[in-house]
Amino acid sequence: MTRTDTSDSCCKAGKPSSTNAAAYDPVATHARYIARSMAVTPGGPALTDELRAGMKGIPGGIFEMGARRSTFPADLDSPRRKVKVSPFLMAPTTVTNSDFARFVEATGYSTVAEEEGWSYVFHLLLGDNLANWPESPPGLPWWRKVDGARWSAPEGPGSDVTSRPDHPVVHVTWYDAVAYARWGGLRLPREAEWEFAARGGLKNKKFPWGNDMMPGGRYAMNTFQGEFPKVNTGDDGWIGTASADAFEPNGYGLYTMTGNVWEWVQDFFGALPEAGVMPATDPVGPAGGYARVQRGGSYLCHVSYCDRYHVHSRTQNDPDSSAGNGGFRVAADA
Ligand SMILES: [Cu+2]
Repeated sequence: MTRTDTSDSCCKAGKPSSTNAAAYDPVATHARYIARSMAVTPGGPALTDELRAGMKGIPGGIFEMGARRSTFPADLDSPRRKVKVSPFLMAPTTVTNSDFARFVEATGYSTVAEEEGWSYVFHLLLGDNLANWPESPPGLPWWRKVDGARWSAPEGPGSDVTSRPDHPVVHVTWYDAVAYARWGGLRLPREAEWEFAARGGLKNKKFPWGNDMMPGGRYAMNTFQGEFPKVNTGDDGWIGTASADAFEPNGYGLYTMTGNVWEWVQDFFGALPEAGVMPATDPVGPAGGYARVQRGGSYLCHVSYCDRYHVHSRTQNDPDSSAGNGGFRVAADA
């Protein structure tokens, strides 16, 4: 079984490395958690209609997927290749804390982090409690394993989300994202759809708005400013998560496609769709695997360490992993 290697990796934390890796059984883990996702009762047609009405129509088309050149060859994100995507619907923002609260209220669903009793929190967000949580995944001392960290208590015991209902829900695994989508009668975006949508109708640009990281000298997304991982100046206005509708939307009306939180997509991690004379149409990713793709980067991305805040950037993570910089958005067929 391929194991996600977090040591060369960026501002995300994978699961097995800090639990008992030898005892970690990905097959049994998958079976257990996907069964919980599928046990969620769909909210019904009225809910689905409501949620679809809030989504943006993304036109289909052919685009060049991937990076011209890889910063991280293990990401398998280059070279670019032509891909065709059919029209679909995409949520303008990531799922927020208030969205997720409604889902939990309706279904009684409890997340993987709640089941397992812990999640990863970035050290600078722990304040005076930092010393209480010394455990980190190997090589990633800025991630702390915090008992009780969960979507409704993002910094662990004593924290809550009452002051940030409009921020992205975090500490959610791929299974939690699938469960939410099932409740809404929606689905996760495919990776190709996600990138097509992130580009906002622009051709071969690095960001959802163009090629300048700071257009007109202004911050356009929530990433890390300062000296990673020790000093976060918050110059872009945010230290942790930002509101899900912070900054300007892209050409398709979508907010924070880069920065803020990593977004789970449906696909297994693997090679990008094959390049060919005829572009791949609506590719669905590898037929099998374990790790799932995350897109968009997060509030912890910094050029000194992890510049995965581009529209072409990708990473992989264990589907049962959660952290304070991981969220998702939903999509649907047109
Ligand atoms: Cu990053």
